[in-house]
Amino acid sequence: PSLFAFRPKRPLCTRSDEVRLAAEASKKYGSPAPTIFSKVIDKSIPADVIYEDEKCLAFRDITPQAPVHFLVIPKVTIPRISSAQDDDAELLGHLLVVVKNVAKKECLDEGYRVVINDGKHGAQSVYHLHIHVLGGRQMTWPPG
Ligand code: TR5
Repeated sequence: PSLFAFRPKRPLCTRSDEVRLAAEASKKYGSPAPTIFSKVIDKSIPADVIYEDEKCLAFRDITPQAPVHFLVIPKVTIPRISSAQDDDAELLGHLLVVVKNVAKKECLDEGYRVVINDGKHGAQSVYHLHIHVLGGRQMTWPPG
């Protein structure tokens, strides 16, 4: 099936939509239901995967916020960065090494933004840890 079959019902996503979605998602946090990213990992829904190894996956964000926007996720389920354990340190380090290597492969030689949204205030909408990598344009600061 077309990738668009799985596109969330929000093709024109505004900043306030993101905050609302994150607030809704945070209410569901704690539910044992697998997230959409578990389905990306087990390939039961399609994604544009640009890197994979035994520990993680990188794929393009379905609603890109920059010319290059991909996500790096662990294959094991860690819902959010704040719920990671201290002994996840090696895995978390590996994810950042993958961020750097895939960014290089994507020719982001002029730099890029690396973001982890955590919980309601962080505007996290999918409760499977993911690292956003955004590049291909000038970023601004502060973020919204
Ligand atoms: O708001 P947070 O930090 O939780 O980021 C979640 C990200 O997942 C957003 O940037 C979404 O655009 C992205 N997303 C959501 C879905 C999805 C995706 N990226 C790739 N493929 C996706 N599929 C197939 N389905 C989604 N619901």
